[in-house]
Amino acid sequence: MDKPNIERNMKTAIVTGATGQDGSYLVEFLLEKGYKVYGTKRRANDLGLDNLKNVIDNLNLELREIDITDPFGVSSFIKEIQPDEFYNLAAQSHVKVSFETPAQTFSVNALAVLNILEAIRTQSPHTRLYQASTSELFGQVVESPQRETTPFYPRSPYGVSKLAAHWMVKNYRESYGLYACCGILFNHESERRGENFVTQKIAKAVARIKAGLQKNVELGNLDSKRDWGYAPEFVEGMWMMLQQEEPVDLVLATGVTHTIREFLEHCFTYAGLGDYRKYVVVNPKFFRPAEVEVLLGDPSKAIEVLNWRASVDVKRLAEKMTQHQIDKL
Ligand code: NAP
Ligand code: G4F
Repeated sequence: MDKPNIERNMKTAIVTGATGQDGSYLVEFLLEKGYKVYGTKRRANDLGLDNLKNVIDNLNLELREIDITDPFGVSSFIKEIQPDEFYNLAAQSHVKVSFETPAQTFSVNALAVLNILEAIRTQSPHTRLYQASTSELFGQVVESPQRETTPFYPRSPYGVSKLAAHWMVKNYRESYGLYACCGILFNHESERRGENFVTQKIAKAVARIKAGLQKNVELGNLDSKRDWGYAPEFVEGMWMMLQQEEPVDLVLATGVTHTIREFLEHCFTYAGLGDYRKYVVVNPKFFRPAEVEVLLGDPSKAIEVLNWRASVDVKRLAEKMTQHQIDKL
């Protein structure tokens, strides 16, 4: 089938969740590489396009309204575009919210992935698929650090839904020979992180406290540990995963883990506010019915296969995010 309206030597990619943190960085990355990019968004009113403001007028970017839970929309989109690459980043991505909306979470994070796989299998089998898996698959970790061979033990409807999608991708790869793979990504943050995730919530609160706009910040569990990296580096790893000879599932992580307390310390110190404990109120409302206490990834295989590695450490990350929030005010 002819490719629609584009130079024949131009690679094409679909990015679902293009308005989100990772989607927006990936769209920018692919445009810079010379791709024609089709990004999906959900809302006809064009609210929430902030993350795409650098590239919104780029002629090689086309935004389409697609809800990935709609199998007809997904299938005809894939049939029409016949993309070289498909990055499925759309998700209900908040772990705590998944306890409150388990069915919707499962529908977007698991069933929709089945729609995408079926559409690729039947309409565009040459398309290479990247699926956004997550370190939340490891949940209640059974070994540390966690690597590709570590058994999974998800601890939330989010984790379970992502595990279903992970296995479905593996099954379609093995059954139908699709080039489909999963990046098991540990937490990655940035200036574009949603404001209800702990790092951005802290960075924003620090900026507001410094400006005298609020007195404290309410948080949940301060003792859990996360392996936090910088999102723009992780989207490059996604792209690399689709450029290999064979599809392979890989862990992307920094290999270092820190508590929420340490992240607080870096942000409050950077803003010159001193001891974070003067400003933090623990509110059980932010606790989860089941917590993932510690995540620590082993990126050795990604280093070996892709020559990919994370370079931004947690202190630098905290400083970048805090400075961004200060500038925004
Ligand atoms: P994010 O900022 O929350 O972005 C999610 C995107 O998905 C948004 O653009 C959202 O659109 C879209 N979306 C949600 N439901 C949809 C639906 N039914 N149909 C179409 N689009 C829908 O997430 P992120 O941090 O960029 O993460 C990207 C992916 O990686 C997600 O799958 C996440 O689960 C996974 N992941 C993230 C991390 C991390 O640390 N960031 C780690 C591991 C895995 P709206 O704006 O319309 O809601
Ligand atoms: O920032 P968080 O909400 O991220 P979480 O749960 O680790 O999930 C993120 O990373 C996953 C990869 O491991 C992704 F798959 C997922 O899509 C998402 O991007 O919470 C981090 C930690 C948790 O232990 C939480 O209990 O921070 C703790 N926390 C403490 N107070 C809080 C708060 N989390 C949030 N969101 N809000 C709080 O007030």
